[in-house]
Amino acid sequence: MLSFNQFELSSSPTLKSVPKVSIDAFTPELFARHYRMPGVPVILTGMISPQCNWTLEYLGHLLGDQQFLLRRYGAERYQQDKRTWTSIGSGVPPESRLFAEYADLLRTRQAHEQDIYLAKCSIEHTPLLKTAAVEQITSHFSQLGLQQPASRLNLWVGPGGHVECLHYDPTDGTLIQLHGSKQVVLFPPSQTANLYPFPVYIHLRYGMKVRSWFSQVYPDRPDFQAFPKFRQALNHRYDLILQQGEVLYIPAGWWHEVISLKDDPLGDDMVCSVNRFWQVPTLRALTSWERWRAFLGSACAMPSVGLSLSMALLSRDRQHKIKQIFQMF
Ligand SMILES: O=C(O)CCC(=O)C(=O)O
Repeated sequence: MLSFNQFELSSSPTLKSVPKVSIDAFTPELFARHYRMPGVPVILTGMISPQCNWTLEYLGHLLGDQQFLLRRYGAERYQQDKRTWTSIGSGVPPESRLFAEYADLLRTRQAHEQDIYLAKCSIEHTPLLKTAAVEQITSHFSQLGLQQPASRLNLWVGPGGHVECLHYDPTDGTLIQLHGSKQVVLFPPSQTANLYPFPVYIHLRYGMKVRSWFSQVYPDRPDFQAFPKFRQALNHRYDLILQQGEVLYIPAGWWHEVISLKDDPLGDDMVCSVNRFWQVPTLRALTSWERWRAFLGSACAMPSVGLSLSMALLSRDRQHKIKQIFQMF
């Protein structure tokens, strides 16, 4: 896991920043014209009141006896050459735990040592759905004209220092910061070739366990010998810190690496966000090469996914196995 101090700003010749705009400035038309139609990232402020702070204690109180799927990345993962990985992102085998058990792993710092992440779990059937934060977010999404979700609201809870590796999504996304802060590194879709994505045909071998929308490069310690074109991508790198209460709009195809920042020693050193994916406006959807290559990759994964599903259907704990397969999407 990286700490914020290890982040070498000097590696980037020109630092670009993402604008920060108050939600009060927006009508659906303005958000569409400046950000949604052209696909431009923006940090939105004022969407959640400062009282909404999803601490570990608060989450434990509301979610304690509910089951979640955790990803155990392991301490060594980010020391390895990504080209040797056999699982990535949602492709990491999930472990089912009560939230109360995960909270203990965070308190005892085992979650930090083993890099255990509660990632992309729907909050649909949890009391979080009825909280003031979610009410405020939902009403502000309407104010932005975001009306066609491509996912439910997902919870992300993890230890300070955790890194979600450089990747893009085929849908637009909104990342809502509810406790602690995250450092986000962004590259525009124009840089795809310079970021060395895993090839589309990797799915023929690994199904959805390794994904063609992940980069093989570590942006903060790149191997220029293996990935020489990454130097060009550095001219297009954006850096930002997403603070508690802020929302980052990430258009489809924009590459992002997300680093949970460590807390001061008196804090709970836990970082929590919620995200939601959105349908992409038609013209941008049709003209996005990144979306087409992600669909092609998913199509290549189908034989392997079909085989895993058949094996799951034949196994004794078929319900659990099938749930695990669908969790990968
Ligand atoms: O917050 C994270 O760790 C990753 C979030 C992410 O990749 C997203 O919102 O698209």
